[in-house]
Amino acid sequence: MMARSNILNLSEFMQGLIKRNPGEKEFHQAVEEVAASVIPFINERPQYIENQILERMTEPNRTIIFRVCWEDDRGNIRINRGYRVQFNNAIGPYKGGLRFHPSVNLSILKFLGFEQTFKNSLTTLPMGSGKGGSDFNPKGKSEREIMRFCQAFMTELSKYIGEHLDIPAGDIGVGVREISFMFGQYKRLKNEFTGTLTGKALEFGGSLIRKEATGYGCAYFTEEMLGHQGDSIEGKTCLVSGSGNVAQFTAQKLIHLGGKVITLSDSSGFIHDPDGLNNEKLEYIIDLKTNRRGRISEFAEKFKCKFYKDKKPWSVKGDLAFPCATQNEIELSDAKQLIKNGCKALSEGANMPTTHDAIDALNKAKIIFAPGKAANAGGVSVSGLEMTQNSIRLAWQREELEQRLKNIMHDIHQQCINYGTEKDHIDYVKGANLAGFVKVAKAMLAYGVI
Ligand code: NDP
Ligand code: 2IT
Repeated sequence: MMARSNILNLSEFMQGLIKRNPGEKEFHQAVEEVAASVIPFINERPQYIENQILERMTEPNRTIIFRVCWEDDRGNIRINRGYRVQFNNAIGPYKGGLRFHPSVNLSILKFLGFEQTFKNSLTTLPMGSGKGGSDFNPKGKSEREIMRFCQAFMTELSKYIGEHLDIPAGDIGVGVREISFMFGQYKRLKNEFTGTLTGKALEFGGSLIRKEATGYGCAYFTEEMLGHQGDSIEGKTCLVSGSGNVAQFTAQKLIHLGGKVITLSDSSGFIHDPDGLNNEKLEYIIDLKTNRRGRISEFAEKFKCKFYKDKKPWSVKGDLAFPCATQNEIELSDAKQLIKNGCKALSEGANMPTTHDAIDALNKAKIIFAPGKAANAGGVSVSGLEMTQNSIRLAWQREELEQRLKNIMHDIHQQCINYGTEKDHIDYVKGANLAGFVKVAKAMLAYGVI
């Protein structure tokens, strides 16, 4: 006989989760959003309740925390904390990025790993979920310091990952430079050449379009949502936050699709360029942030536009909003500004950039809202395609990869429609959560009690 067969209640479920994971507020936030969609669904499908699928899905399979010791340029010994949260491998090996940022802690990595479960399920590719990183701050470090840190980090991480086990990639503070240092160290330690990291440089197994994929995917997803309503990005004014990998290529594709991108930001403030970015300005940003690691205010000086110190771009009037920096960067007050200014849609390039109360306000105002697990899934999708290319020892052409990325974003949109169609609108949060959930849940049910 089954040990349990009753109805789940959201607030009781959350009380239990909070008790088991005290103080992890970002993790609580990410779980609550999913549980609010999933609980009404599984209450009508007893096999999920009896088998405690949601309880199992909210407990990582394995969490690894380790010391990272390295030497700075002056010979001082430095100590950071490294993590890998291997969240769920029901539908494929653990897969997800590494974040290097001083704010990194277990709560943030658990929220990211948890969301990755649903995102990776939506991609249609066979990938489980994971996330990792360190509280290491790359800002102001020399190339050699970055290299020594990455090597020390990988020396420990290498014991827990592998091409069939866990395949990390980049996230905040981890781009092709860091992936290269880590891949070099992994290859040296393991004495093998396998595609155990994605986001590699093209010369050693990287994929075309990977660097562009998250941003391009986010723009494609937005085009799908607007297209579903008979509208498009063409002629729309776009607010983008961040100026790193995701922001850069979201902006680039929005411009290709006829949008006018008038803002970008970093952790020191935002720039407002009413004329809109063009290719020349974007090249400058990519060089500034990726190669020279400068501040966004330098853009304002160079192109004579306004820089707003310590402010976010959400008070500027625009049709479409693309938060592409970090979690909780759109709070209720920001959402109210967007609503007041006639914003039509918001698409999350970042992971969980919008708070719950802000999402509620946007929904009430009938603003189309695309959650990150759908809108930013293009990055991990092309990571999945990089894994495929590494396995078959081939490199596909740009056109083929771009078409596959487009198809995947279209499929994700279709899954959101299948599970999120309401009387008078599409609930993309519900659609993404349920579609992502069902595939993983079915696999977990099939395995029995594991
Ligand atoms: P990058 O490190 O390339 O860029 C991050 C950008 O966000 C920078 O402009 C940075 O400013 C800003 N930022 C970071 N932290 C903060 C903060 N606490 N407050 C204000 N601004 C901040 O990272 P990515 O572009 O790769 O990642 C951006 C977001 O997209 C993250 O949420 C990430 O999880 C998500 N994402 C990334 C994917 C990828 O493939 N890279 C895939 C899917 C989602 P500054 O330069 O001042 O630090
Ligand atoms: O949040 C994400 O999806 C990423 N940072 C990309 C993960 C990956 O494995 O490419």
